[in-house]
Amino acid sequence: MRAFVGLGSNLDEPIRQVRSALIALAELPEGRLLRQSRLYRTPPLGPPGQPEYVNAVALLETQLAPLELLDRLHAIEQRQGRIRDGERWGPRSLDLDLLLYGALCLANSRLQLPHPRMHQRAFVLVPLADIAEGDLPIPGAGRLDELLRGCDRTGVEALV
Ligand code: ROI
Repeated sequence: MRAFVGLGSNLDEPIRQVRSALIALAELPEGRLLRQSRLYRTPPLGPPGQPEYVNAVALLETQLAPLELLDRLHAIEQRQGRIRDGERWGPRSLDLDLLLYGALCLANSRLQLPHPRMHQRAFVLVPLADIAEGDLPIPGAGRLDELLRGCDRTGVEALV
C-alpha cells in the first residue's frame, strides 16, 4: 500500500527534526520510503505567537496496516522528544500525520482517513504536490491540483 505522511515541526531545531524523521520513516519495517518532498517554511496555523513551522510530506510503500503505521509514527514522535501536553494546536517538536493510505476512507476513535483537514492546508498540499500527480484524488475532498488552487499558500516557502 502507498501511504502519504505529513511531517511538521516548530520546536527544537525544526529542520533537524524533519530530516531525522525522514530517516526514521525510511527505516520502518515492512516497507520503504519512495519519495520525499522539499522542506518548506510555513506560517503557523493555530494559536498566534508560535514559531514558524518546517513541513514536508513523504510517500511510503508499506505492508503495515493503518493503525500499525500510526503506532510507528507516534513512536518516532516520542523518540524525537514530542511531549503531548494536551494543548491542541500548540507548538511541537515533531508531528507525523498519516494523510492518505491508498484510497482508504476510515473513521474511528484513533484515526481518520483521509486526514480530515489536509485538503484545506497549504502546509500539506504544497509539499504533497512535490511528490504526487496533480490528479491525485483526496477521497471526499477533490483532486490535489484543484485543492491547491483553492488554498492560501501565503508564506509557504521551499527551503533550498
Ligand atoms: N501550522 C503549520 N504551518 N504547520 C503544521 O505542521 C502545523 N501543525 C499543526 C497546527 C498547530 C494546526 N499548525 C500547523 O498541528
